[in-house]
Amino acid sequence: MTVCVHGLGYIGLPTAAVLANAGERVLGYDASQSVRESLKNGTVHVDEPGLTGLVKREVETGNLEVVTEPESADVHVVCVPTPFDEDRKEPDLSYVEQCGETIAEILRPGDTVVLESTVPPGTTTDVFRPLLESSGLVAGEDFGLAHCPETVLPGNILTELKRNDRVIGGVDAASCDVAIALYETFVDGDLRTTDATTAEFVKLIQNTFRDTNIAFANEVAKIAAEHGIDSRTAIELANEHPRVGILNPGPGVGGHCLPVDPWFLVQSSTTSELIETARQVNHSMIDYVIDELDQRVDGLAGRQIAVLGVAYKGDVDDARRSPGLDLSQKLQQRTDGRIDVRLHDPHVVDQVLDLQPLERALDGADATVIVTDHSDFAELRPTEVAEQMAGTLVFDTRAMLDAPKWESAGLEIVRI
Ligand code: SAJ
Repeated sequence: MTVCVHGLGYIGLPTAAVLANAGERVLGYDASQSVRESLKNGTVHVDEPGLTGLVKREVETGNLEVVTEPESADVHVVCVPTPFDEDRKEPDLSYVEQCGETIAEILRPGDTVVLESTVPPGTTTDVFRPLLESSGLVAGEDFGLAHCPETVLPGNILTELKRNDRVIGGVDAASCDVAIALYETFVDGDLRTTDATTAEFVKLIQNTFRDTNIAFANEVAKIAAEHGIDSRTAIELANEHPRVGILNPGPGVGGHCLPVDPWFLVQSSTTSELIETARQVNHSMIDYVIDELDQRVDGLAGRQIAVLGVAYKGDVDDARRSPGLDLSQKLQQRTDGRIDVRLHDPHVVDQVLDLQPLERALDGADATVIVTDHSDFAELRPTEVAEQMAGTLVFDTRAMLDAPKWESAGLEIVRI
């Protein structure tokens, strides 16, 4: 099979690489010229364990060819972003639409198009399909069409691409068959077939379930604090029950999936109360952190705060919708800029954010807030941190430090 992968980002690039590794001839196209150029030169722009080596190998062997224009292929796999419009609480489908128009120009009878991008229910059949059919070909008759959402966890993408089950939603049985033939080249998990709208729906309820579960954990944490008990100990004990599985409280839910997919799910629905409330609970966790901090340092104005972690979660370099950045912005807003917030992150590389080396972030800090659960932060030495900081408060929002050890170094450890 010749496969053309459209969009070489967090999902498209690893997918293209594993398909190439499985022996398919893969053409990879990204709209960004700089992404195409850097990949051709062997530079991989996505920080994901094992990815650089794999992409380099597949590009060198020629199994993965980075192309300057989308090209005809037996299967088109679409992995373009669906950004979220924060104000309208709606996805921007323009990349998917543009891709549909482009594929329509090169689509041949017998080809199959697989949409992987996360989209609201109905998008494959009501938005994407008509664009492809502007080619004059009919989906389910002349060409195949399926939605097959990705479900991989950033930080563990290559493993999960192979291991996870997949839901394949075809517009007809033949579309499902081609998609199965494609994914079974590299997926060890089960491939389950359904229709396209159900496949879209399943992906969204998976992420919405996780977001709602975390919101419950966050609310539990606030209630536990009122009783003076440790929520994590309580959750751990509760989870010993065979039918209970509560996630971990934290400073909020970031990234490009969990904070937005619930909105994709409810956008045209009349029922959304629980889901919207969960979003609100998670979104408000940073205010909870700030209130606690304010109280404990006796007023935020004029303080110097070290914020450790701007990636949205541990051991990734992605700062989209990051609780750390939210914290930094809200600290500035609350104090009308009369605060010195120093951001540090060992994974994130960003020319716009004023990221500091660890020593400079900690030097003279009145308080330190650990926002991201990077493994590096679990290795911090309490005596060195205590020497560098001016104050003693360390807000460990992810409960990753060995509190007694840190307290014996003279620091005050606070958790959510
Ligand atoms: N978080 C908590 N408490 C927890 C778990 C996570 O506060 O107990 C926070 C994280 O710190 C982070 C956010 O939630 O800020 C999201 O992280 P995540 O690891 O839960 O999920 P993502 O966004 O990296 O990936 C999710 C996954 N979805 C599910 O597990 C159902 C992944 O499998 C999907 O492929 C991905 O969304 C996606 O692309 O949709």
